[in-house]
Amino acid sequence: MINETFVASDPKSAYEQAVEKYGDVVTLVSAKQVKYEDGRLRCEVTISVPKDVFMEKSLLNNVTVNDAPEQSEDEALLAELSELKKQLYFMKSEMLGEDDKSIVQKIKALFMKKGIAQSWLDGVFSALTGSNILDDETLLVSYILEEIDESLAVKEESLSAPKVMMLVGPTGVGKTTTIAKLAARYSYLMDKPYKVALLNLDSYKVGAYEQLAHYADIMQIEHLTVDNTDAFVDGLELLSEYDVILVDTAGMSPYDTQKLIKTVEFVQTDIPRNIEVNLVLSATVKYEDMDDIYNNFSFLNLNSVIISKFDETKYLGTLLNFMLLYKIPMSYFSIGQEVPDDLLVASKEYLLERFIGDLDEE
Ligand SMILES: Nc1nc2c(ncn2[C@@H]2O[C@H](COP(=O)(O)OP(=O)(O)OP(=O)(O)O)[C@@H](O)[C@H]2O)c(=O)[nH]1
Ligand SMILES: [Mg+2]
Repeated sequence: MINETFVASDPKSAYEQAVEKYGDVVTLVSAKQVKYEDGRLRCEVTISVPKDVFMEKSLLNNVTVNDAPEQSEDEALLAELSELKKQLYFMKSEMLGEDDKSIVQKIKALFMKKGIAQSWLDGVFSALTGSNILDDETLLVSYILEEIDESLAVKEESLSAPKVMMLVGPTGVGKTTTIAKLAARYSYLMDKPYKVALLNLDSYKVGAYEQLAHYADIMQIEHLTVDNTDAFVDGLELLSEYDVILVDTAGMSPYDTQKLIKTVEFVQTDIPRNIEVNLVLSATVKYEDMDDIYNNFSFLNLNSVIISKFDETKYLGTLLNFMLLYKIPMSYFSIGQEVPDDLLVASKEYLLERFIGDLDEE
């Protein structure tokens, strides 16, 4: 095996560079944050690849081959037209009279104030160039809400095959509480009872084991705690008869590369079952933190987002923006502290109703 180090501003981008170059055969060796001479922090991810793959790719990279498929004339024309359409839209909004301009500007400002990114709104508005929807405030708001609805994705609840569900996310967002709610839901509250076990990987937080064991004891559910990948494999083997294994992880700041890498090792473990990774994200997430949370946690190949603490805010625009920009499907909503009651299967309607309630207050 040959080791190679890739550098980027976050571990995910560095790892992706490696996968782009060598494909899925790369194995993660280490990742660390390093302060460079220009004072900026960068992430160095070292991977290893089989020697033959390394030789093949490195040799290929030294020969400049232009194998990018040529754009057909039609595609080039379409791209040019779409660019012109965009420019026309921006020229039109510059040239509009105050009255016309006010509808477009007002509605755009309203959605931006509620947390929706200008880039996303610009895309929606440019598709409306020349349409009379732009002249009617109510129509325009409905159109944007419909676009939001269409852009959101929901992951259907599916327990037809045995699975391992791992919950990851920033510190204190509600991972352990949500695991307890899911455990109760799957083992007692659905049409059919499923065999559920809990597995704790949090060896950092004092009392993490006790917190999970407390819920497991009340529900009389099997639970284990492990702190390395070998024990993880053994634990999963031991629990192979269970329908759902819920895996709790340590809360991580998106900048805690070491914990993140340790979790990646668990996710990449070679086991017979698929590991579904679910990011738990608080509805109170700050706009400034969103990019970092996505860039770092998506390194774990996220299957869905579980949104927690819905009850703690009525401003859902920032969260909605996160879902629109990153397009990860939502699976569950946690709407309070009560186990097991405060858990809902994710629905676009619930999220949009709450968002519209906030818009109506303007
Ligand atoms: N209001 C509200 N509180 C919640 C919700 N979910 C969890 N909490 C509370 O948030 C606090 C932290 O919950 P935990 O489940 O321990 O969070 P965690 O993500 O496991 O925390 P770490 O393991 O320390 O990263 C607890 O007081 C929970 O009762 C929710 O949906 N709404
Ligand atoms: Mg926890």
